[in-house]
Amino acid sequence: MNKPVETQAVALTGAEAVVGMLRAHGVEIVFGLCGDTSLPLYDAFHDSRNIRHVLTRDERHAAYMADGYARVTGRVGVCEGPSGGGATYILPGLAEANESSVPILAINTDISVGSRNKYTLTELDQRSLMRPLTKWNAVLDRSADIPRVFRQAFEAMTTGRPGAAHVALPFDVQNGPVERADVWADPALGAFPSRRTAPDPFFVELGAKLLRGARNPLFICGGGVVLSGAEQELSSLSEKLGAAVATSVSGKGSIDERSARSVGVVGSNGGTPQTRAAVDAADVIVFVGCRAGSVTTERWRHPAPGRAKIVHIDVDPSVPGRNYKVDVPLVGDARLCLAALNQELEGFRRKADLSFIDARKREKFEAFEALAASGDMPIKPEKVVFELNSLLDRDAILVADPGTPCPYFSAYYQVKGTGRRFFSNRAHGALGYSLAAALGAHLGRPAVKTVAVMGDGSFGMCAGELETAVRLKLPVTFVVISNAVYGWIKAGQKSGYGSRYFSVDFGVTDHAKVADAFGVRSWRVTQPQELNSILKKALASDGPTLVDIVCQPLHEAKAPVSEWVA
Ligand SMILES: Cc1ncc(C[n+]2csc(CCOP(=O)(O)OP(=O)(O)O)c2C)c(N)n1
Repeated sequence: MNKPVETQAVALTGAEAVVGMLRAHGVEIVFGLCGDTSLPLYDAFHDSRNIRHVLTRDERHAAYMADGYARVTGRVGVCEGPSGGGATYILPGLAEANESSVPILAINTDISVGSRNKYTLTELDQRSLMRPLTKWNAVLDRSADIPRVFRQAFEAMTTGRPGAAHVALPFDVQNGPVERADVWADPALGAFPSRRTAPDPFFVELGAKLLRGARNPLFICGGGVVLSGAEQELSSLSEKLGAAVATSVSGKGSIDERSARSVGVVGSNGGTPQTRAAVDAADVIVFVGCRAGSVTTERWRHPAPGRAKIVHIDVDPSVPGRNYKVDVPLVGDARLCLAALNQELEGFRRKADLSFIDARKREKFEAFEALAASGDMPIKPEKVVFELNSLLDRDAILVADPGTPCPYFSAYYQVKGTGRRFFSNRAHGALGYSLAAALGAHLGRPAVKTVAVMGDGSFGMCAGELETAVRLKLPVTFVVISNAVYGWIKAGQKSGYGSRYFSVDFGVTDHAKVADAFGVRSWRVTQPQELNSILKKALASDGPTLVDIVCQPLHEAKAPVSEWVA
């Protein structure tokens, strides 16, 4: 194996320069997994006193941890892995973060530049692999380029629409010299949004005019509100307008969901007939940091095209007008756009009539609470949501996987306060995200309780990281909705294909026993009356815990689940 070149006193090795550039951008933690091509980088990490390295059990989860960390801290999450399989395994996490507008940086080390095109073990075209899935990517060819490439990566990730970046770092590039003086950065680029852009005043005026004349305006907020820290401006504006505020799944945290103005989640993964009614009743809809994609709009049917006037606020100029004919496009940072509207509407006040919203919310929660109170076995998912709603304090973070967790928790778990307290991987919805994302979130915000809720399909895709949780003694609670089926898909076969069930059932696993073997304190719950006390014990523990709950599968559940299946 190549040895590092002798470097002069003024120079760093490339690997040292990489660590220096991460530090210069304020990076404090890196998630990843070692490999042959990463040896110089690991040697540099060894000497770095300021960066904590979290060893993970596969690269996909390293990326999910970086993603969870970034979502709750507002800082760039960093993950790393080796060449070949390390790159292909890190890719799913990068793709999710990028599409969810979460800035994570992935570094894959690589074979030496001098070994290219020789059938070298693990050789892979990382540039082409990562290009369509990241906002920005580069393959380094020269050590001297390291500082510039890292500055560009951080700038790309945290300006405009935030996104993921990838850097391929060849073995010999890690060993070559870099001038110490070249290792500098603007530390502001380590957090997002780092450089806010303001909207065109012409459209601000137009938007304000439209909103002044609205009878029943409604906000539909996506993840952009929390990403931009625009909650306070949203609250002021919605109050002025007497407008209700709905969110997408990613928009949870835009408004305190206990507020009278909060509608809850709309769309086909957590929306209910009652939240849909609120959308249908609006005459002006303001999308904020929301792409108006298939899920939030129930395949562009709610709002129905042409039925309401549309104001669309987004930092990405390609978003307004993509799916709906927009009356007022406001391109810019969500906080600045809302602040500009607030200023333009200074002194304006419409008395809110929230009686319709209030009645729909009552209907929705009465139906939910009746199901949650049921003593039936297997346990109804509503009961799991109900118990966590009452047991978790307002600062807790809850991460939900697809399957049962995302729609049920989106619909009925109430975020108390604003900011990132609930999230799910809504871009690609890959199973097995929540466990690792929750570990990253905990490391980003260690003072609060973090809970991951997953189906057993998800558990099968992430169980290896239980070892990481145990090794690091992370007091995260994992909740498994256990039903021995890919339930969401089986529900789709029921509602759309005449119950012609095919290849969706799998065997029963005792997930508590599996977790126990990793050293996680765990419980299996079959009796509804035991659920509260066991969850309480699990949440209070100072180490990792898992509660495996034998639950009713989705295809046996009552409405509104059938509403959620496309
Ligand atoms: C990686 C991946 N493969 C396939 C899917 C498609 N999919 C969506 S939901 C679902 C079933 C989820 O099953 P489980 O985790 O057991 O939760 P349940 O629906 O039973 O509550 C599947 C297979 C996916 N989302 N991600």
